[in-house]
Amino acid sequence: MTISRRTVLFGAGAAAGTVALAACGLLSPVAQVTVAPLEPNILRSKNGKLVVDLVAQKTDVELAGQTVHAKTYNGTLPGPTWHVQPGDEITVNFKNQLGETTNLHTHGFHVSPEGNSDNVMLEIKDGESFTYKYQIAADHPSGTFWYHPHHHGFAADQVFAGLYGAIVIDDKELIENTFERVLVISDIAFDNAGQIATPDMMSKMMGREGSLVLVNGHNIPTFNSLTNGRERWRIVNACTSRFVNLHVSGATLQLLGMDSGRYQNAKDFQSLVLAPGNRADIVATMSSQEVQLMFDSIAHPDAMMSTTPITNQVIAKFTPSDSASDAGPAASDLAALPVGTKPRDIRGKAVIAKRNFSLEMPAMGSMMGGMNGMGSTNHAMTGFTINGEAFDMTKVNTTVAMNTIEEWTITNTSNMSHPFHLHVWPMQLLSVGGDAIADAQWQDVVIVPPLSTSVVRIAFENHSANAVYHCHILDHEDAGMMGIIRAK
Ligand SMILES: [Cu+2]
Repeated sequence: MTISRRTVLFGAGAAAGTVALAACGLLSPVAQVTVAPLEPNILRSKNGKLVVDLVAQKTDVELAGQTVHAKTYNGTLPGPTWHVQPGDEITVNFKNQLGETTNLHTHGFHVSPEGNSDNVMLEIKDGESFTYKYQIAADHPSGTFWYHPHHHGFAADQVFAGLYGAIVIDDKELIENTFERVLVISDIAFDNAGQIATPDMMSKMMGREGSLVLVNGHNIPTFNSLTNGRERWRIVNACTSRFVNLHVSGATLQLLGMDSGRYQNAKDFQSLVLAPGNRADIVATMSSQEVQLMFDSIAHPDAMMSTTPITNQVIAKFTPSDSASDAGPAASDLAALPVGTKPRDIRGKAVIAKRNFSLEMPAMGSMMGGMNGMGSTNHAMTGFTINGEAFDMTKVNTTVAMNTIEEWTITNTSNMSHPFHLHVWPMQLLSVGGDAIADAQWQDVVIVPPLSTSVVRIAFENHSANAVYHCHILDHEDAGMMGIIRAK
């Protein structure tokens, strides 16, 4: 059985709280400031259906002791976690109260990208409501997914301001644990007045990174955990542009899979790089010590800016508890991690087409030369393209045949990494940055290192429709590093 100690250990104090600003007499009316729960609220499907009432809104949230004028789903950052089963239908009654146009993307879902499903071409104007419906197939991969805005030109601004939330599709097999939690990593920056930082030209070029790195909307949250327990961590990198190299002290880690791709056997690991958009499905075997989750930054090798590398920055802590009333099973008492289903492997299959995709951005040097006097966010960036074409929502860039397998070689001509994301159809990794992948690995965000290539195979199945592929540094996507694919 799966043992959840949530109600015993974690029931108290987990609800979202609303704190009135100190009644100093100066604030009228009293402003409401939202404090996120340590674990995002979970909305669970029942009898094959989940109905989510989701409001995108401006919200004052408390972050690192300061009131910040953020944007949230349902008043918290992150928004609620949707928890569903394969075969479920999700209905989202979406309301836009942001004061600007937005929309909704379910990242990693293998569902229709058209109509009122995962359609990123939709524009939900301020004040409008829209009903999204997602039919999760019975054989849909289990795993951790997430939702966020995908309105071209505004995705980076809106995600950076706080619009994201996790989605869990439950496993078919049982993985015993003492506690399962979602850990949404995001970054944000704001000024002394609590206004979200406006990126300068260089930040947009490189992809903006917030100085404050949050876990579940908290600055270095402390979670209660069970001494020597075994926790299931579903980690989402919801940062707009930041790559994180994650590692821990005080626990040992095993990787069940990345994105929606599950491995047959859990892999021991010490550290793991998550690009923006990536998820990691992790088993953490705790100890009797405090466990610290840390990250190192991934250096931008362009060397035009001297950014200080970040190492061993703690972003969350887990305090062991073993008092009598909390006594529970140690990891050693739980069943061994199961051997999963052998992942599909299409490396031996016939390939109908081989394609090349070239990710291009302006050289830093030329940008620096043209940047004098450009401090504002309002200058459109040009030169962010795929195969020389900037995103045009009226143009299909790539047409593929349904029920075929293709091999894509994605080349990065620039001096910084780009995380390549394809909607709807997961990608099997053949090589990343020239390094061959030994076993069958499936991801929906693949890192293409600087001046290098990554090679993937894709089976175009089930959804004959238009979708997009793009760089998941959202500033790059907004600047045009995105294309439309038609599967027919
Ligand atoms: Cu990019």
